[in-house]
Formats: sequence, C-alpha cells, structure tokens
Amino acid sequence: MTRIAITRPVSRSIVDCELTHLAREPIDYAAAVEQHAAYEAVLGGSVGEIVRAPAAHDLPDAVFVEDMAVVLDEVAVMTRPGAVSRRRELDGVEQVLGRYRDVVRIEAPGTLDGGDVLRIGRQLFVGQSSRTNDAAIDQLRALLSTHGYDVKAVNVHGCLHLKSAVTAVGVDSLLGNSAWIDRDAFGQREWIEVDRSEPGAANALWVGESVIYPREHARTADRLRARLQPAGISLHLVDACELAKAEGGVTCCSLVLTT
Ligand code: CIR
Repeated sequence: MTRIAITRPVSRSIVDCELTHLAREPIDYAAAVEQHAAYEAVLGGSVGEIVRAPAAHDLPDAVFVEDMAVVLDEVAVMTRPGAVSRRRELDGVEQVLGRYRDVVRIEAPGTLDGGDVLRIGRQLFVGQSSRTNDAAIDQLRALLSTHGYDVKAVNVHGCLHLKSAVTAVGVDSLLGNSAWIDRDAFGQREWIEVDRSEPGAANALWVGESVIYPREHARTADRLRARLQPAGISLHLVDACELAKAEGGVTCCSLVLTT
C-alpha cells in the first residue's frame, strides 16, 4: 500500500478568499507559499508522494483541496462546495483524482465541503454547517451505502466546518472543541479537548504514525504530544498562521489516499 497526498499551490489571489468567522487580514503571499512548502515537506515524509493539482491563481481558495472531494478506498465523491466561488476549483482536483479513483458527484441542490466530512473506519460523520446541507448528506449516504459506509449528520455551530471542531488523531482518538460540537455524537472514543485559550486548535492531520499540527496552538500541542507519544505517534509542528487567516487548517491543504 502506498499513500499519496494531493495538494495544490497557494493562489496569488488568496487575499480574496472566502471568510465566514474571521475578519479579513492581510495575507503575506510569500510567507503563505513558504509555509505551504514546509507543510508539503513534512507531509511528504509520511506519504510516498505529493501529487500537485495544477495551480489556479484566479481561484483564491484553491489551496484548500480537502473541500473538493471525499476520498475513500472504493470511490471519490466530488463535492459541490457551499461557497459558489469555490465550485470552479473542482475540475483541477478531479483531473488528478480521476487517475486513482472512480469518481461520483454531489448534485444540486446538495452542497457539501470536504472539510465537513470526518471518516472514522466505516463511519462518516458529516457536519451540518453553513456549507453542507441535508440534501448533500442524503446523497452521500445513498452513494456510499453500497460500499458499507454509515453516514451520520452532526450539527456544527460557531465554526466553519466539522473538522474545525473535531479531527481524528488515532484509531479511536479525537481532538475536539466541545463548544462547537456535541462530543456525545462520537460515542465512547477517547476525546482530547483543546486548551480553552485555543478554540481553533482542533484541526490536526493524522497520517500513519504522524500527526501534523499547527505550531501556534502550543498549549494544545503539549497536551496532544503527551497523549500521542505512548501510542507511538509523533507530533510534527508546522507554521500554519498565514493560511489560518484564510480560515484554513492543516487537513484542508491535502487529500490523502492510498494507491
Ligand atoms: C473557505 O472559506 O472556503 C476557505 N477560505 C477556507 C476553507 C478551509 N477548508 C477547510 O477547512 N477544509
């Protein structure tokens, strides 16, 4: 089994990104590119290969490839992003993904962002957010039931996506901010709560034996390290502050799949 990660370059128009919960701040394009390259380098250490989708400098949010697809072993579901400005990002990602998976699609009136989908084994938790609606969740359930996936809707409040509020950091371990999501929806799994001073700290990217995590959430990072080390998982810190101004986290910048 080889893992690859699909990424996409930071667009020169990133300053015009969609924003929902954050006020617009200047984004340093050069710094964002540098941080993204460092992220790719760390991620490249955990997967066999980084495969880049073509740059799309006229599409401000193109770097956030996660939102374009839900990739499973059996199939890739191209989403229909909730922000209209992001729908033109689909083609470039599908071009690459189509090399590795059969592709199916979410259709209107469904809207779905990949950032709202958390897979834990055969279960998909899908955030009901400002980007993802029930029509899309029903479509996803219908598309994936033949492959044996259970799709469960979870209400998200106070943040952009489900994975702003909770991500997996191990087989049965979650990192979450319970102010933004009902942790009981995830059953008896281990729950690591973010530090109260770092509400945006729940987005971590777990790949194999590594968790890639933003350096700026230092308190939660300490907490996470203490929990991960005994499980043999290492924490790799990356600078992610420029793309955080565009409301993106570490999961958002890649689609990880096995080939
Ligand atoms: C957006 O609002 O769509 C982008 N500015 C940020 C998307 C971040 N994606 C993600 O969390 N999966």
